[in-house]
Amino acid sequence: MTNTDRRVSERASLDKRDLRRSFLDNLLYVQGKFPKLANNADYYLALAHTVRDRLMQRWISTASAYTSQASRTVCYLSAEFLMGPHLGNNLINLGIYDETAKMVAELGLDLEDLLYQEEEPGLGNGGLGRLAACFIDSLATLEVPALGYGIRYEYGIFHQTLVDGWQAEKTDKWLRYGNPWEIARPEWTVEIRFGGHTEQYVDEQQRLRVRWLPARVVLGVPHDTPILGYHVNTANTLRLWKAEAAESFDFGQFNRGDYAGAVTQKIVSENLSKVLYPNDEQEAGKELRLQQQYFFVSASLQDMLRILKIQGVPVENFHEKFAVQLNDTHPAIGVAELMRLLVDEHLLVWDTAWDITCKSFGYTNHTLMPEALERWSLPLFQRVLPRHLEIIYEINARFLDQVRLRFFGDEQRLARMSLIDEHGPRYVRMANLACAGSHAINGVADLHTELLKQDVLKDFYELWPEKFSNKTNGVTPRRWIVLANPRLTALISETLGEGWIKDLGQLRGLERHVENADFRARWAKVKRDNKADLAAHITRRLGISINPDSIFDVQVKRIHEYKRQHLAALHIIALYLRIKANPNIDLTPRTFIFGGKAAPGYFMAKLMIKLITAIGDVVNVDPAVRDRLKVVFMPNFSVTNGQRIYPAADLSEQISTAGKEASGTGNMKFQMNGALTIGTMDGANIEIQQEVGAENFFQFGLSTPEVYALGASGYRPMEYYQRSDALREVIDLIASGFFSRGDASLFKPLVDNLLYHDPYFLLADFDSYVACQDEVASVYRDADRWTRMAILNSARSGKFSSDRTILQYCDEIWGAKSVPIRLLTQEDVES
Ligand code: RUG
Repeated sequence: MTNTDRRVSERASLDKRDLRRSFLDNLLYVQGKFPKLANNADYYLALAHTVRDRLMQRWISTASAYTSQASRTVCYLSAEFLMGPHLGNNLINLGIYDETAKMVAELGLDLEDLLYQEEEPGLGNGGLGRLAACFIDSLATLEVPALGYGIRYEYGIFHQTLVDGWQAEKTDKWLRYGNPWEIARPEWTVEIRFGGHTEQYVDEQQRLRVRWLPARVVLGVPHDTPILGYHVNTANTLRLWKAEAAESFDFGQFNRGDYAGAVTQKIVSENLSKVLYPNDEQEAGKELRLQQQYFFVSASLQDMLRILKIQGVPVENFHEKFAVQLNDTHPAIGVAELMRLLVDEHLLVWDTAWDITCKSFGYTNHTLMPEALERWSLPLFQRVLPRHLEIIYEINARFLDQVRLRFFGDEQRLARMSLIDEHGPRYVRMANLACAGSHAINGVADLHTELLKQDVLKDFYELWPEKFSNKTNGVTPRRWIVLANPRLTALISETLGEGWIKDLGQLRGLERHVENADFRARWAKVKRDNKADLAAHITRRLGISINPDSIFDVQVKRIHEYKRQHLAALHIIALYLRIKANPNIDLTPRTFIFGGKAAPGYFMAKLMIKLITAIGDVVNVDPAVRDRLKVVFMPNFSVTNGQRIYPAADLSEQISTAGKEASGTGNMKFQMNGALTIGTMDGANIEIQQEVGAENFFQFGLSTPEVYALGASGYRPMEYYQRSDALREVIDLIASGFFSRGDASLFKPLVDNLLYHDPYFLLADFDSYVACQDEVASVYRDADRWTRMAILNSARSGKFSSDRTILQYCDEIWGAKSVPIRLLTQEDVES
């Protein structure tokens, strides 16, 4: 036990004694209820406050140490933080989960029921936002000073329900019952300006300067959530900005009788933090999105300058104090905003300001999909951020001079690298701005980074190869194993001790136990019990009975054509046709579990959901199938649902078209929990395969170079359809209206798209996928072999801890170090 661990465990045992007292006090004094009247929601809130109280000492101690030591601080700017519920995670990180479960049980309550009461803060779309949450956990666990900066959306990602098999969206009112985890800090409110125009003036030193006269001002009010590391005293801060009107009420308008107009400004201002944008949406109507981005980025940079001032650090040293990471291009406007703050408000000369800016920012790219690379039309940009457009023009002029010197006469390259896209109404290219203004640029898996260098950011790579590096994603084992999978946690800890929770590489120690039949049996039982739990949950929720001994074949992630949930659907139909052709066929029973949201405006993705549910409607009730196949679409995939699903999966579907998925992180959560992967050579799948060995991974499909070559040679999906009997029968069955009550038109857009375009090469990969799935089914029949492979998958997942990723960012990009925190005593605080 280290000194820190010992301090923490001493503290925890102190905490235990008064846990029950505080819980009951909070029920009384915070919730205003006594046990007879209280319901589970009251008990949840009382428990949340009890736990928050226990975070406070660590939070204050951390803030105090950071203030006095002025250590380098990581500022992670992200439009999304998909945190998941806080209570369970905080109990784990505090080390009081079991005690708390016991304490509430003594009061006749079930901790699981209380945890279930928490409204998950769904402030993210998927992988990108969840990555930010894992990073924040790892930074705290590694005791690195860090602030997460984002938006406190009033409505998070929509709540998905299914109506007649179609996705329906409902507003996510996660704040409806209050949020016990946050503390508003109105004293650190900042002003954010929008619109208007600029003018030049001459300052006292006779220098020409620019002044921005905005059309309106909005307030950004910070709401702070403590982020406790695992078994350490460090509690960092997630600071989310809420938009408020500078004046909530216009008495002028009110007195003139315009009662609605009197509150318009308030409504318009508060809209800024109203709702999270679902990704994969069309460009139109996105002005609010640019405003949101600027809102939180400006607020965050102003906040950093405030901290600098408190610490007495000169503004010229901004980059020494802060490492600011851009999570995708969403916060890239920060480059222009920091320049504005330094040049216009702190009166630094341009070159100094630019040097500080470039040394401060790092940029992480998360996508190769051209449509996801953000750009803003000039008229829109000019309207919202007139001063920033001038600054971007100036950055661009100086940047292009540099490119011209290096690549003399290469006009096409200049046009490609310009921060302004000259096509159509002309656009600001946010990825180019992020690259120009950052000292480090990274992709999120080996393949992704290589493809950035060869393709999407090739010109930037040729100009500044030294700026580029790879940082393969990772996920936090605290949430994704310890919290989500207590059975597996107990087995691993009993076998290896608890060191693996902070040093996931230690899971390699499990390899020594693979040949131990008793260990394998215990491993298999953990999985079987987890599957039984999920099966019971599905039956309760959806009324579908499933066989826990079938293969749990799972694909949970955003619904998108490139992720190819419809390829899995084609496979289900192929199996169904085999049963129909040969009712007594000896088929390994399978339960196909899908989950994921489609962007509300993405028609094809919604049709893919409908196809899956329609297949389920037929297959699940056809007596000929005899329960050998079940198809389940679990509505509203979320962090909470993920925690139930990953531990119960046998097979992890990672079947994107090679070269399309930047990394993936669900693939890692499955692997840690002992699922085997069926996957293409895409994103981090490649590294997973390298770690586990080809013999423990089901690989299929075209490689990225093969996909490129096939595309270039004129891909004709119809030829694959004509060539493969199985494929033809599957497609024909969908086209016939068999899954749509005879309505042949329903899935026609999907079928036609596959037959005549197939931009994601499903038909080219179909035969290989089905053959690989046959291999899966045959290996599964050898239960011992499967368990061996599953253990090896977990044992070799150490690389995919976000702790490893964060250490690499700290060493290679941020120059940040750990700062262990001494807990302040009552006397310290009062002195
Ligand atoms: O699609 C990517 C995933 O491959 C990746 O694992 C994740 C985290 O790096 O980010 C996802 N992503 C990319 N989410 N949004 C974007 C584009 O803005």
